[in-house]
Amino acid sequence: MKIGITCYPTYGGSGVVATELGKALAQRGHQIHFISYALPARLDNIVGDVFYHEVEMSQYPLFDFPLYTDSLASKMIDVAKYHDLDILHVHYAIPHATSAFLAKQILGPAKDIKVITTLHGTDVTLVGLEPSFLPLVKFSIEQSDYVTSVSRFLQMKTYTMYNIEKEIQVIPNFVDIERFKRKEDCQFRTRFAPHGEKILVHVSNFRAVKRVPDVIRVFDIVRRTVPSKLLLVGDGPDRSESERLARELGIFDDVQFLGKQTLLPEILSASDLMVMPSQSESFGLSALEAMSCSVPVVSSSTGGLPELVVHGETGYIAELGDVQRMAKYATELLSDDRKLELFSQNARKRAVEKFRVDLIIPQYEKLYEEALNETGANISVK
Ligand code: GMT
Repeated sequence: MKIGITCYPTYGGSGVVATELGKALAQRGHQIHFISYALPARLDNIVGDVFYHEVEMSQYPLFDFPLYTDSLASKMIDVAKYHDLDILHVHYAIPHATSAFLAKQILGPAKDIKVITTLHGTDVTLVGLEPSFLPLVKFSIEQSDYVTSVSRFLQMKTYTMYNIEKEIQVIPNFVDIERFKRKEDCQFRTRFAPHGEKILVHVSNFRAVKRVPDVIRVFDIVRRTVPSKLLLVGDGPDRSESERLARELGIFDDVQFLGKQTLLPEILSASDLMVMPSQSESFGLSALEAMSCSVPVVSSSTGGLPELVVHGETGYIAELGDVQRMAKYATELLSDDRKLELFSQNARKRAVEKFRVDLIIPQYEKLYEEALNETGANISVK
Protein backbone atom coordinates (compact mmCIF):
# COMPACT_ATOMS: atom_id res chain seq x y z
CA MET A 1 0.00 0.00 0.00
CA LYS A 2 1.01 3.63 -0.43
CA ILE A 3 0.47 5.39 2.85
CA GLY A 4 0.86 9.06 3.77
CA ILE A 5 1.65 9.59 7.45
CA THR A 6 1.29 12.98 9.11
CA CYS A 7 2.56 13.64 12.62
CA TYR A 8 4.37 16.18 14.76
CA PRO A 9 8.06 15.67 13.99
CA THR A 10 9.25 16.30 17.56
CA TYR A 11 10.20 13.89 20.33
CA GLY A 12 6.56 13.76 21.59
CA GLY A 13 4.91 10.35 21.90
CA SER A 14 2.54 10.71 18.95
CA GLY A 15 5.41 11.61 16.61
CA VAL A 16 7.46 8.68 17.88
CA VAL A 17 4.59 6.21 17.39
CA ALA A 18 3.82 7.55 13.89
CA THR A 19 7.47 7.40 12.86
CA GLU A 20 8.06 3.90 14.24
CA LEU A 21 4.82 2.76 12.56
CA GLY A 22 5.96 4.16 9.20
CA LYS A 23 9.37 2.50 9.53
CA ALA A 24 7.83 -0.85 10.45
CA LEU A 25 5.33 -0.64 7.56
CA ALA A 26 8.13 0.17 5.10
CA GLN A 27 10.03 -2.85 6.36
CA ARG A 28 6.95 -4.93 5.53
CA GLY A 29 6.95 -3.70 1.92
CA HIS A 30 4.61 -0.69 2.00
CA GLN A 31 5.56 2.66 0.51
CA ILE A 32 5.53 5.37 3.18
CA HIS A 33 5.33 9.14 2.70
CA PHE A 34 5.85 11.28 5.80
CA ILE A 35 4.20 14.69 5.48
CA SER A 36 5.16 17.19 8.17
CA TYR A 37 6.85 20.56 8.77
CA ALA A 38 10.20 18.99 9.71
CA LEU A 39 11.93 15.65 9.47
CA PRO A 40 10.51 13.38 12.23
CA ALA A 41 13.03 13.00 15.07
CA ARG A 42 13.16 9.20 14.99
CA LEU A 43 13.33 8.83 11.20
CA ASP A 44 16.61 6.92 11.22
CA ASN A 45 17.65 3.33 10.41
CA ILE A 46 15.29 3.24 7.46
CA VAL A 47 14.75 -0.05 5.65
CA GLY A 48 12.49 0.13 2.59
CA ASP A 49 10.57 2.77 0.70
CA VAL A 50 10.33 5.89 2.88
CA PHE A 51 9.90 9.45 1.61
CA TYR A 52 9.65 12.75 3.43
CA HIS A 53 7.64 15.74 2.16
CA GLU A 54 8.08 19.03 3.95
CA VAL A 55 5.11 21.37 4.32
CA GLU A 56 6.15 24.79 3.04
CA MET A 57 4.76 27.75 4.89
CA SER A 58 3.81 30.97 3.16
CA GLN A 59 5.34 34.10 4.71
CA TYR A 60 2.91 36.68 3.27
CA PRO A 61 2.90 39.79 5.58
CA LEU A 62 -0.90 39.81 5.89
CA PHE A 63 -0.75 36.49 7.76
CA ASP A 64 0.03 37.34 11.37
CA PHE A 65 -0.38 33.65 12.20
CA PRO A 66 0.94 30.69 10.19
CA LEU A 67 -1.82 28.92 8.24
CA TYR A 68 -0.47 25.43 8.84
CA THR A 69 -3.79 23.58 8.47
CA ASP A 70 -4.19 24.93 4.93
CA SER A 71 -0.57 24.42 3.86
CA LEU A 72 -0.64 20.87 5.22
CA ALA A 73 -3.87 20.09 3.33
CA SER A 74 -2.29 21.37 0.10
CA LYS A 75 0.80 19.25 0.63
CA MET A 76 -1.38 16.21 1.35
CA ILE A 77 -3.23 16.80 -1.93
CA ASP A 78 0.02 17.03 -3.89
CA VAL A 79 1.54 13.92 -2.36
CA ALA A 80 -1.70 11.94 -2.68
CA LYS A 81 -2.01 12.89 -6.37
CA TYR A 82 1.55 12.57 -7.54
CA HIS A 83 2.46 9.50 -5.49
CA ASP A 84 -0.95 7.90 -5.87
CA LEU A 85 -1.53 7.42 -2.13
CA ASP A 86 -4.17 4.97 -0.96
CA ILE A 87 -4.35 6.19 2.61
CA LEU A 88 -3.68 9.27 4.70
CA HIS A 89 -2.99 8.24 8.29
CA VAL A 90 -2.85 11.22 10.63
CA HIS A 91 -1.55 11.13 14.19
CA TYR A 92 -2.86 13.65 16.75
CA ALA A 93 -6.17 15.11 15.60
CA ILE A 94 -5.29 18.82 15.80
CA PRO A 95 -5.00 20.04 13.10
CA HIS A 96 -3.98 16.96 11.12
CA ALA A 97 -7.44 15.36 10.92
CA THR A 98 -8.89 18.65 9.70
CA SER A 99 -6.24 19.03 6.98
CA ALA A 100 -6.86 15.43 5.92
CA PHE A 101 -10.61 16.08 5.72
CA LEU A 102 -9.96 19.11 3.48
CA ALA A 103 -7.55 17.13 1.32
CA LYS A 104 -10.05 14.29 0.91
CA GLN A 105 -12.85 16.66 -0.09
CA ILE A 106 -10.66 18.50 -2.59
CA LEU A 107 -9.32 15.28 -4.10
CA GLY A 108 -12.93 14.17 -4.55
CA PRO A 109 -14.61 10.80 -5.11
CA ALA A 110 -12.45 9.92 -8.13
CA LYS A 111 -9.44 9.52 -5.84
CA ASP A 112 -11.45 8.34 -2.80
CA ILE A 113 -8.46 8.49 -0.49
CA LYS A 114 -9.11 6.94 2.92
CA VAL A 115 -8.43 8.98 6.03
CA ILE A 116 -7.44 7.27 9.26
CA THR A 117 -7.07 9.33 12.41
CA THR A 118 -5.21 8.06 15.44
CA LEU A 119 -6.01 9.88 18.67
CA HIS A 120 -3.09 10.10 21.08
CA GLY A 121 -3.99 12.06 24.18
CA THR A 122 -4.04 15.79 24.72
CA ASP A 123 -5.60 16.26 21.27
CA VAL A 124 -8.72 14.81 22.94
CA THR A 125 -8.30 15.22 26.69
CA LEU A 126 -6.94 18.76 26.89
CA VAL A 127 -6.39 20.94 23.82
CA GLY A 128 -9.32 19.52 21.87
CA LEU A 129 -11.74 20.54 24.62
CA GLU A 130 -10.94 24.23 24.23
CA PRO A 131 -13.96 26.00 22.72
CA SER A 132 -11.87 27.21 19.79
CA PHE A 133 -11.06 23.60 18.81
CA LEU A 134 -13.89 21.39 20.09
CA PRO A 135 -16.37 21.58 17.17
CA LEU A 136 -13.59 21.13 14.65
CA VAL A 137 -12.05 18.16 16.47
CA LYS A 138 -15.45 16.45 16.80
CA PHE A 139 -16.26 17.06 13.14
CA SER A 140 -12.85 15.92 11.88
CA ILE A 141 -12.98 12.73 13.95
CA GLU A 142 -16.47 11.95 12.68
CA GLN A 143 -15.48 12.59 9.08
CA SER A 144 -12.44 10.28 9.20
CA ASP A 145 -13.01 6.94 7.51
CA TYR A 146 -11.56 5.11 10.50
CA VAL A 147 -10.53 6.28 13.94
CA THR A 148 -8.20 4.57 16.38
CA SER A 149 -7.12 5.42 19.90
CA VAL A 150 -4.06 4.23 21.78
CA SER A 151 -5.96 3.01 24.86
CA ARG A 152 -9.42 2.02 26.05
CA PHE A 153 -9.32 5.01 28.37
CA LEU A 154 -8.90 7.39 25.42
CA GLN A 155 -11.58 5.59 23.41
CA MET A 156 -14.12 6.04 26.23
CA LYS A 157 -13.08 9.66 26.86
CA THR A 158 -13.59 10.49 23.19
CA TYR A 159 -17.02 8.85 23.10
CA THR A 160 -18.21 10.65 26.20
CA MET A 161 -16.55 14.05 25.96
CA TYR A 162 -17.33 14.62 22.28
CA ASN A 163 -20.53 12.60 22.11
CA ILE A 164 -19.13 10.72 19.13
CA GLU A 165 -21.16 7.98 17.47
CA LYS A 166 -18.43 6.72 15.17
CA GLU A 167 -16.63 3.52 16.14
CA ILE A 168 -13.18 4.09 17.62
CA GLN A 169 -10.90 1.06 17.55
CA VAL A 170 -8.26 0.63 20.21
CA ILE A 171 -4.82 -0.16 18.81
CA PRO A 172 -2.30 0.20 21.61
CA ASN A 173 1.15 1.65 21.20
CA PHE A 174 4.05 -0.69 20.59
CA VAL A 175 7.77 -1.00 21.17
CA ASP A 176 10.74 -2.36 19.26
CA ILE A 177 11.78 -5.01 21.77
CA GLU A 178 15.15 -5.57 20.08
CA ARG A 179 16.16 -1.91 20.25
CA PHE A 180 14.63 -1.38 23.70
CA LYS A 181 16.32 -4.33 25.35
CA ARG A 182 18.39 -4.16 28.53
CA LYS A 183 22.07 -3.91 27.71
CA GLU A 184 24.09 -5.43 30.51
CA ASP A 185 27.51 -3.96 31.43
CA CYS A 186 26.18 -0.53 30.50
CA GLN A 187 28.80 2.22 30.92
CA PHE A 188 26.17 4.76 31.99
CA ARG A 189 25.64 2.90 35.24
CA THR A 190 29.14 3.52 36.54
CA ARG A 191 29.04 7.07 35.26
CA PHE A 192 25.78 8.01 36.98
CA ALA A 193 26.03 5.82 40.08
CA PRO A 194 29.76 5.27 40.76
CA HIS A 195 29.15 3.80 44.23
CA GLY A 196 26.53 1.27 43.19
CA GLU A 197 23.56 3.52 44.00
CA LYS A 198 20.12 2.62 42.62
CA ILE A 199 18.98 4.71 39.64
CA LEU A 200 15.51 6.19 39.23
CA VAL A 201 14.61 7.61 35.82
CA HIS A 202 11.95 9.86 34.34
CA VAL A 203 11.51 10.65 30.64
CA SER A 204 9.12 13.32 29.40
CA ASN A 205 8.61 16.62 27.62
CA PHE A 206 8.55 18.45 31.00
CA ARG A 207 5.07 19.83 30.44
CA ALA A 208 2.82 20.53 33.44
CA VAL A 209 0.79 17.33 32.83
CA LYS A 210 3.92 15.24 33.48
CA ARG A 211 4.27 16.62 37.06
CA VAL A 212 8.07 16.52 37.06
CA PRO A 213 8.20 18.27 40.48
CA ASP A 214 6.40 15.17 41.88
CA VAL A 215 9.22 13.00 40.49
CA ILE A 216 11.72 15.13 42.42
CA ARG A 217 9.65 14.96 45.60
CA VAL A 218 9.36 11.17 45.30
CA PHE A 219 13.13 10.93 44.86
CA ASP A 220 13.74 13.25 47.80
CA ILE A 221 11.94 10.73 50.05
CA VAL A 222 13.45 7.59 48.48
CA ARG A 223 17.06 8.78 48.81
CA ARG A 224 16.65 9.18 52.58
CA THR A 225 16.68 5.39 52.90
CA VAL A 226 18.01 4.08 49.58
CA PRO A 227 21.36 5.38 48.27
CA SER A 228 20.19 6.52 44.85
CA LYS A 229 20.42 8.90 41.90
CA LEU A 230 17.73 10.41 39.69
CA LEU A 231 18.06 10.80 35.92
CA LEU A 232 15.71 13.24 34.21
CA VAL A 233 15.58 12.89 30.45
CA GLY A 234 13.87 15.46 28.22
CA ASP A 235 13.24 19.16 28.23
CA GLY A 236 10.32 21.56 28.31
CA PRO A 237 8.52 24.33 30.17
CA ASP A 238 8.85 22.85 33.70
CA ARG A 239 12.59 22.18 33.57
CA SER A 240 13.73 25.39 35.31
CA GLU A 241 11.13 24.99 38.05
CA SER A 242 12.25 21.38 38.55
CA GLU A 243 15.92 22.40 38.77
CA ARG A 244 14.97 25.08 41.28
CA LEU A 245 13.07 22.54 43.39
CA ALA A 246 16.00 20.09 43.38
CA ARG A 247 18.28 22.90 44.59
CA GLU A 248 15.80 24.04 47.23
CA LEU A 249 15.54 20.48 48.59
CA GLY A 250 19.34 20.24 48.68
CA ILE A 251 19.42 17.18 46.42
CA PHE A 252 20.69 18.76 43.21
CA ASP A 253 23.96 16.80 43.26
CA ASP A 254 22.04 13.53 43.10
CA VAL A 255 19.82 14.63 40.22
CA GLN A 256 21.07 14.67 36.63
CA PHE A 257 19.14 16.77 34.14
CA LEU A 258 20.18 15.10 30.88
CA GLY A 259 18.00 17.10 28.45
CA LYS A 260 16.86 15.53 25.18
CA GLN A 261 18.65 12.27 24.45
CA THR A 262 18.81 9.81 21.60
CA LEU A 263 20.55 7.07 23.60
CA LEU A 264 17.36 6.15 25.43
CA PRO A 265 17.82 2.35 25.46
CA GLU A 266 21.29 2.85 26.99
CA ILE A 267 20.00 5.23 29.67
CA LEU A 268 17.06 2.97 30.49
CA SER A 269 19.42 -0.01 30.66
CA ALA A 270 21.30 1.77 33.42
CA SER A 271 18.10 2.42 35.39
CA ASP A 272 16.31 0.45 38.11
CA LEU A 273 12.94 2.17 38.27
CA MET A 274 10.90 4.64 36.22
CA VAL A 275 8.68 7.23 37.93
CA MET A 276 5.71 8.55 35.92
CA PRO A 277 3.36 10.60 38.13
CA SER A 278 1.43 12.20 35.21
CA GLN A 279 -1.75 14.14 35.67
CA SER A 280 -3.02 12.81 32.35
CA GLU A 281 -1.52 10.04 30.22
CA SER A 282 -3.54 8.31 27.58
CA PHE A 283 -0.97 5.54 27.15
CA GLY A 284 2.52 6.31 28.53
CA LEU A 285 4.89 5.34 25.73
CA SER A 286 8.03 6.08 27.73
CA ALA A 287 6.81 3.74 30.46
CA LEU A 288 6.45 1.00 27.83
CA GLU A 289 9.96 1.68 26.51
CA ALA A 290 11.26 1.43 30.08
CA MET A 291 9.40 -1.85 30.66
CA SER A 292 10.87 -3.24 27.46
CA CYS A 293 14.31 -2.48 28.94
CA SER A 294 13.29 -4.45 32.07
CA VAL A 295 12.61 -1.32 34.13
CA PRO A 296 9.51 -1.49 36.38
CA VAL A 297 7.35 1.62 36.68
CA VAL A 298 5.79 3.48 39.59
CA SER A 299 3.05 5.64 38.13
CA SER A 300 -0.09 7.57 38.88
CA SER A 301 -3.40 5.87 38.22
CA THR A 302 -4.49 8.32 35.54
CA GLY A 303 -5.65 7.66 31.99
CA GLY A 304 -4.40 4.57 30.24
CA LEU A 305 -1.55 3.88 32.68
CA PRO A 306 -3.43 1.06 34.49
CA GLU A 307 -3.79 -0.67 31.08
CA LEU A 308 0.00 -0.76 30.88
CA VAL A 309 1.38 -0.99 34.40
CA VAL A 310 0.16 -4.04 36.35
CA HIS A 311 0.04 -3.07 40.01
CA GLY A 312 2.15 -5.40 42.14
CA GLU A 313 3.64 -7.17 39.07
CA THR A 314 5.36 -4.78 36.67
CA GLY A 315 5.36 -1.83 39.04
CA TYR A 316 2.96 0.07 41.27
CA ILE A 317 0.13 2.53 40.76
CA ALA A 318 -0.81 5.30 43.20
CA GLU A 319 -3.39 8.09 43.25
CA LEU A 320 -2.50 11.22 41.33
CA GLY A 321 -0.37 13.52 43.51
CA ASP A 322 0.17 10.92 46.26
CA VAL A 323 3.92 11.46 46.40
CA GLN A 324 4.24 9.69 49.76
CA ARG A 325 2.72 6.47 48.44
CA MET A 326 4.75 6.53 45.23
CA ALA A 327 7.89 7.02 47.34
CA LYS A 328 6.85 4.16 49.65
CA TYR A 329 6.39 1.81 46.67
CA ALA A 330 9.69 2.91 45.11
CA THR A 331 11.59 2.49 48.39
CA GLU A 332 10.10 -0.97 48.96
CA LEU A 333 11.04 -2.17 45.50
CA LEU A 334 14.53 -0.67 45.47
CA SER A 335 15.30 -2.14 48.90
CA ASP A 336 14.48 -5.71 47.92
CA ASP A 337 16.76 -6.98 45.14
CA ARG A 338 14.85 -10.23 44.60
CA LYS A 339 11.56 -8.40 44.21
CA LEU A 340 13.18 -5.81 41.96
CA GLU A 341 14.56 -8.56 39.73
CA LEU A 342 11.13 -10.26 39.55
CA PHE A 343 9.36 -6.98 38.67
CA SER A 344 12.04 -6.25 36.02
CA GLN A 345 11.42 -9.63 34.40
CA ASN A 346 7.65 -9.13 34.58
CA ALA A 347 7.95 -5.70 32.98
CA ARG A 348 9.98 -7.03 30.05
CA LYS A 349 7.63 -10.02 29.66
CA ARG A 350 4.56 -7.76 29.49
CA ALA A 351 6.20 -5.52 26.87
CA VAL A 352 7.19 -8.54 24.78
CA GLU A 353 3.92 -10.44 25.10
CA LYS A 354 1.46 -7.58 24.67
CA PHE A 355 3.10 -4.62 22.95
CA ARG A 356 5.80 -5.79 20.55
CA VAL A 357 5.86 -4.31 17.05
CA ASP A 358 4.89 -7.47 15.18
CA LEU A 359 1.71 -7.86 17.25
CA ILE A 360 0.48 -4.33 16.68
CA ILE A 361 1.48 -3.41 13.10
CA PRO A 362 -0.78 -6.11 11.54
CA GLN A 363 -3.72 -4.47 13.34
CA TYR A 364 -3.04 -1.26 11.41
CA GLU A 365 -2.54 -3.20 8.17
CA LYS A 366 -5.89 -4.94 8.68
CA LEU A 367 -7.54 -1.56 9.20
CA TYR A 368 -5.97 -0.15 6.02
CA GLU A 369 -7.17 -3.19 4.05
CA GLU A 370 -10.67 -2.84 5.44
CA ALA A 371 -10.69 0.85 4.51
CA LEU A 372 -9.53 0.13 0.97
CA ASN A 373 -12.07 -2.63 0.44
CA GLU A 374 -14.87 -0.24 1.29
CA THR A 375 -16.50 2.13 -1.11
CA GLY A 376 -17.62 5.39 0.44
CA ALA A 377 -17.15 6.39 4.07
CA ASN A 378 -17.14 4.01 6.97
CA ILE A 379 -20.49 4.47 8.61
CA SER A 380 -20.19 1.87 11.33
CA VAL A 381 -21.27 3.13 14.74
CA LYS A 382 -20.21 2.11 18.22
O1 GMT B 1 0.74 15.63 25.06
C1 GMT B 1 1.68 14.90 25.22
O2 GMT B 1 2.14 14.53 26.29
C2 GMT B 1 2.36 14.40 24.01
C3 GMT B 1 1.47 13.45 23.33
C4 GMT B 1 1.85 13.41 21.93
O3 GMT B 1 0.92 13.36 21.17
O4 GMT B 1 3.00 13.50 21.58
O5 GMT B 1 1.53 12.19 24.00
C5 GMT B 1 0.37 11.41 23.98
O6 GMT B 1 0.59 10.39 23.04
C6 GMT B 1 1.54 9.38 23.40
C7 GMT B 1 1.67 8.39 22.24
O7 GMT B 1 0.47 7.77 21.94
C8 GMT B 1 1.06 8.68 24.67
O8 GMT B 1 1.99 7.68 25.05
C9 GMT B 1 0.95 9.73 25.78
O9 GMT B 1 0.41 9.09 26.92
C10 GMT B 1 0.03 10.86 25.37
N1 GMT B 1 0.14 11.95 26.35
C11 GMT B 1 -0.88 12.30 27.13
O10 GMT B 1 -1.96 11.75 27.10
C12 GMT B 1 -0.60 13.41 28.08
